Amino acid sequence: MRLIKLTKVLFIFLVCFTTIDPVSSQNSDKPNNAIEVNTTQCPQITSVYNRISYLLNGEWNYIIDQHKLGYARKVWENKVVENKSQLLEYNFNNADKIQVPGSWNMQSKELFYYEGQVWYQKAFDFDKKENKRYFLNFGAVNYEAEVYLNGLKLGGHKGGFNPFTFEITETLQENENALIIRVSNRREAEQIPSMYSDWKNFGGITRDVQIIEEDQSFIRDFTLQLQKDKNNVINFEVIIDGNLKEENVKLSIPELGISKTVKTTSEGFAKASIEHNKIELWSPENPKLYHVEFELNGKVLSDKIGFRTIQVKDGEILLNNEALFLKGICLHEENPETNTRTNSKVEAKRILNTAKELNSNYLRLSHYPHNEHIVRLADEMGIMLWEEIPVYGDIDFKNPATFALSQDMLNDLITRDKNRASVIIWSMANETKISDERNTFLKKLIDFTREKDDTRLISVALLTNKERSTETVKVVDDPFGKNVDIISANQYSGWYGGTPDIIKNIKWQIEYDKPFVFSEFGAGALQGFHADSLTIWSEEYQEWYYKETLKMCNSIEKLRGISPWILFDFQSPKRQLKPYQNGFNRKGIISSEGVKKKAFYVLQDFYKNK
Ligand code: GCB
Repeated sequence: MRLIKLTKVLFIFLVCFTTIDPVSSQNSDKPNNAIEVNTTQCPQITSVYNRISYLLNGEWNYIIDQHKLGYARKVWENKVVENKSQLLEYNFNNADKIQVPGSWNMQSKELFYYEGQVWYQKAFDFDKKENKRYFLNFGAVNYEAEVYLNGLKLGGHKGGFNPFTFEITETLQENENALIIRVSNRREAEQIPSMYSDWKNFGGITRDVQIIEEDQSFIRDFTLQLQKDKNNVINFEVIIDGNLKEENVKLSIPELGISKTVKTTSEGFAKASIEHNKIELWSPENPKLYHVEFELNGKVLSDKIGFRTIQVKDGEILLNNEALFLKGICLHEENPETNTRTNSKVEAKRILNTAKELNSNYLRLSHYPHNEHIVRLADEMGIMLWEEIPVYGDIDFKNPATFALSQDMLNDLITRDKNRASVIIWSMANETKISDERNTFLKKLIDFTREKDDTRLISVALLTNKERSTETVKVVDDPFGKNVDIISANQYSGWYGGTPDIIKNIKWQIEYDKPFVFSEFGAGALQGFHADSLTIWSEEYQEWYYKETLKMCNSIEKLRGISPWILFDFQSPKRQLKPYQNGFNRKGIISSEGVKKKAFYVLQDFYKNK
């Protein structure tokens, strides 16, 4: 029976998947003796939170595997000792427990700095229904995952911040399923990010794990947004998955009286444009979302979608044809109080409420894709977003596998968030040095992005030109600027060099006639440490730094937005200066205990009057 099932699975796999995934094929530690049912993932299933699904969150078992013995021991077989003289050097049932989602670093002292391999295991029963398809979906695993279900290898995935999915219709059992994942957060030179970053390398299954239940044919993905620069044309695209691919899909937006049926091609794809002259547009002041429904064979997938246009024109950023200033702040995906990765709606709500309290209308979600909860909530609460992938500093720009990985990440991010009105900017990279390889790499990413989504703006956080800049003149002339819609640069005058008194004399020379967004500036301060404004690490120094920098901002003619570094202090193992840093980057305007520093109020005031 088991053999028949397995043969069937192998057959389905061979028929369905012919391409080798560049990501999983990079895995150098492949076991040679596990039976693979699938060496690639399914295409992303979007809107996962609006589908019938079963969370596998909660308590899992885990075994640390620093010496990588899991393969030799075949731990995916999930064996238990059968007689008293049998030696088996693993046992998930007696292993330590860990919460999923969560990062292992914050759940066990011994794992605080751990970078290596850990095996996770979850046993569960499942009420499997007739005639349904089942998909195992991970919101994110940092960094590499290899997934086994009931002794069979489903596949692998690299990249710590993007979702991935496997079909498990055949492999899933009613009773005693054993889901086993090898997770590694080892840093590697060819990965993204590469060896160097200024944040904690949280390892583990950091976002939700769920089993999605679908019909034989189902809507896998859809796009619904205003046509580029048109506020009265809605473009609609839908992709269905399944055997019967020529199907009718009905789109309804009841509040607008829209009901439109399209027929998918034999590839399962359909698109249409709908004109409507009374669409209430989304904006931070009025984050209007419409209830939308997509119906296939009587089954409805629904969502809440906002419509808005975003463009640059004559040096301005225009939202719904009106010029705006991006009153922003950068954010890492770290809970300011528990100091671990955030992954819940509740945490997202608290963070966005804090951003609102700051009077900001915009967040830079740095330096990697954040969880879907915060992006969806930004739609609801009216906060505009910059999203980026972790092409951070000097990565291996020459390596085709690194490029494939970054394109994969971008593809996953755009696929997941393309229907979110709040997302206005896709950014390709942060602080990369000029070289031919970098230029080619990033240009290919931009071309890919424009092809996939021509309705949003593109940027890259650049550096100022050190050779042409002086203490008081900052030159932005990176040749790559010609490829982006918004020129952005990070600059820390008054912190990495100089004191805030130089800032008021700084002039900016930006060699492009495009809107400029000051994507990072900041200074460290230990909350509760008070001194005079000349004493670094004090709240007063940071306060003064903000006052002077914001004055300087007012004199930058092309400035159309700012996102200072950063809303909350965050963990970074390279920041060990005692007694100030203690493992944290202290440039937050709110501490790692959630307490506001003086600079918070300076920025709050600036935004109030902007
Ligand atoms: C930067 C980086 C950011 C760092 C920050 C700092 O330019 O983009 O990731 O954390 O500076 O604090 O030095």
